[in-house]
Order: sequence, then structure tokens, then C-alpha cells
Amino acid sequence: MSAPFVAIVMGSDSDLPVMEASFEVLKKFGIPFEVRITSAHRTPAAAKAFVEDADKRGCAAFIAAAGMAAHLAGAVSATTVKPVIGVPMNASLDGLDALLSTVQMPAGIPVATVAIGKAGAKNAAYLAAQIIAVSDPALAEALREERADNARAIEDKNAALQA
Ligand code: RP5
Repeated sequence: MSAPFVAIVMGSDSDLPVMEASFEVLKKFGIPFEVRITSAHRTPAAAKAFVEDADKRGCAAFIAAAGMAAHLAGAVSATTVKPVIGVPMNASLDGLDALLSTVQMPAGIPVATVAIGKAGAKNAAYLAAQIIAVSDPALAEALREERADNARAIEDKNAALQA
């Protein structure tokens, strides 16, 4: 059986610079991932085919990023029962249009929606990592260690402030 992987889809290559923040987090934890530019509106058949194929090949979680009338994450969730994490992109209206389009899903077809933009892109990857870590104790430990490192870094900053 192949290692669990994360599939990242985004509506446009204009989303790519923001979504690179997801790639960095997944790389840091050694989590395999695949990336596709595919759109709920511009390439609906290709989006559905990619999700169905990734699902069959053992994708553990999907990350879907889109801006404006952001229906991609919802369309992915309609196609799979794997966890779907939606990242609203700031392509217009400060990303509020995308946030509401991504988060307001009808009952039974969930999208775990994170923050608009880069913070959301990072947390989408952390959330996907935590989903995989449910059955991967080494990954869970790596996530705990990173949090401990971050807490120590804050303690060091406070110590420097007192000096
Ligand atoms: C959405 O429309 C994309 O996800 C992107 O955030 C936004 C604008 O796309 P482009 O016109 O830059 O291709 O579908």
C-alpha cells in the first residue's frame, strides 16, 4: 500500500504563490503531496476526475484553494468522503466572498475552512498533517516537537525582553 498523501487543488495559477505556504509545511514533515490547478467553474470535469482518481489512490486529505465565488472545496467535498480543507483566496473583496463561499456548506457535505490567504494555506497543511497523524505516531510526535520548539522560541524572546 502506498504512503498516505495530500492532494492540493487550486482554482488558478494566480493562487500558487499563496499556496506554496502549504507545500513548505508538508515538505517540512516529509508528507507526500500532489498539486493540480483545476477549477470548479473552468475545468469541472477535470477537477472531478482528479479527485476521484486521487481518492482511489489513497489520498488521505484534500486541500482546495479558490478565490471569488469559491466553489472548488465544496465541489471536492461533493466528490469524496475524505476530509476536505478549504482555503479562501483573497482575489477580490479582501477574500470575504471566498471565505463565505467556502465555509457555508450544506449539512452532510463538510469543508473544514481555514483562514483567508497565507495563514490559511499554512494551517490547511497542518490540519492535513494532523489528520494523517491520527494513525502515524511518529508524525504526531514531530508535530508536538514543533509546537514545543515554538513555545521555547517565545520563552527566549521573553527572556531577551527582561535582559
Ligand atoms: C478563482 O478565481 C481562482 O481560485 C482565483 O483565486 C480567482 C481568480 O482567478 P484568475 O482570474 O486569476 O485565474 O477561481
